[in-house]
Amino acid sequence: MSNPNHPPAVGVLEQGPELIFPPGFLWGAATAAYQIEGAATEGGRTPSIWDTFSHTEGRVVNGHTGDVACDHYHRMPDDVRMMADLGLRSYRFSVAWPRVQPGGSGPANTEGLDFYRRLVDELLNHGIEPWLTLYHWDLPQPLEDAGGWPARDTAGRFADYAQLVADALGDRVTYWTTLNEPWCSAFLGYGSGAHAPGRSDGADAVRAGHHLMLGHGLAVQALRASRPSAQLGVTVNLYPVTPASDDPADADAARRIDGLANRFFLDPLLRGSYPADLVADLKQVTDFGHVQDGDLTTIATPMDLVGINYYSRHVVAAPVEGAQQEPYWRAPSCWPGSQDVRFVTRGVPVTDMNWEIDAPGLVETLRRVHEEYTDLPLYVTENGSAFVDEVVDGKVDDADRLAYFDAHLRAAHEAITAGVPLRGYFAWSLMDNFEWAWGYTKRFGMVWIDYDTQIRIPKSSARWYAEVIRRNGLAGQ
Ligand code: IFM
Repeated sequence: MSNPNHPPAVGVLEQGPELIFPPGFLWGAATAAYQIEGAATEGGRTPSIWDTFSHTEGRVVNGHTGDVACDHYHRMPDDVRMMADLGLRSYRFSVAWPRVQPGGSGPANTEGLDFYRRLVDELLNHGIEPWLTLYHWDLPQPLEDAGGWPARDTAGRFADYAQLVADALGDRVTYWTTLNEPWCSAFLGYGSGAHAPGRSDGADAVRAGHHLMLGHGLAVQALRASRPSAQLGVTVNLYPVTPASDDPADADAARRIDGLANRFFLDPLLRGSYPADLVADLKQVTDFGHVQDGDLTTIATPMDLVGINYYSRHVVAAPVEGAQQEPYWRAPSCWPGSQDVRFVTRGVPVTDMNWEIDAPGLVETLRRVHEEYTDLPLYVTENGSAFVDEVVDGKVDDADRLAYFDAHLRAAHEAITAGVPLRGYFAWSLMDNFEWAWGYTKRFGMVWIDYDTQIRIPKSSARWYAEVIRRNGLAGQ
């Protein structure tokens, strides 16, 4: 049943035994530069914070690095052919900042840009729409040495880099997202230190989040000025946050985590302000003195779309009395000011990341963004799961990953039926890859990578997804 207040924005859905998506729905898969490219020192590329971090003992499981990864840099044409075989309509990739602008300032590196020109041309030749992400976490190391994202100047450097990429690729790329998951860059990178650059200071994390968004706004302005017809947006990772019980203290814990995980980004980007309750929650962490006049207007520069990455739900409970660390806002945490909130597991099925599988949470998330924040077209720019896979007789039967995709696509369809202008879906990930602090120990791919031989094996989920794309929908249940 469609909601009369929110009629479907993208054509009428065909009801019946099959779940058919609207015409033109953009079916894709996503990756990111550092996770797949390898060739870390080739073609003029210089280190990013992830090179430094992964080469620092104890930061990444088993000491894994992205030095070789999936060797996509050398195998790109074959990888694009594989995408075409799978029938992908779009491919979301990221540009490695230190490959195209070594050191993060100064002139472009032609050799680096040429790699992405060739990639985009291969995609277009195969009828695959390129979807370019400018920043998927690989800050050039010299910019970190100069202060990183907590430093305001990094936002300006990011806009310069955006301009440089627009000059090189703007004639052939329509879809652009500035940042991928700024929450991770800010709060895992500068709060808990679980991600590069591995710093742990709540105030720095908050400043980083602000400057990432400022960089986004400046980049959108630069891109818009030079490529008026481009479709511009940002990708945020969102979670429904549910209190563990009816206790008002748990509801307050949920409000706090929702503030940091979701509203910290959605409100400035789509409303041009920080939520008052979040500012109050953070008052012992920061006075928001880093926010200058005009910043919030820049951050809220109009966009054409919003990308949403969805994986799971947070279920939270109030801190246990007396367990607080002092001074609590300084302790390493990705939840500054709220790090004593407890994250509760409910015993429901989880993925290999220990993330609860919660497809209804995708409907909730999409509806929330549409109903509370914006009429802009939405895209699921990432959704997927890690499971332990096995090659048997040259095949990988990843039934659990396939079931995860199936459930979440049904949820996506339900959201569209409820009136959400969802225009596309990108599976995470095209292939197994470097899963950040987990190295190669977690596999999210629809395509198996043998890291010794670099042989690629499309898993059952890839074959299934190809069929979903071919029929533009799912078989009825
Ligand atoms: O692998 C990451 C990706 O880089 C960003 N979003 C979440 C994925 C799974 O953790």
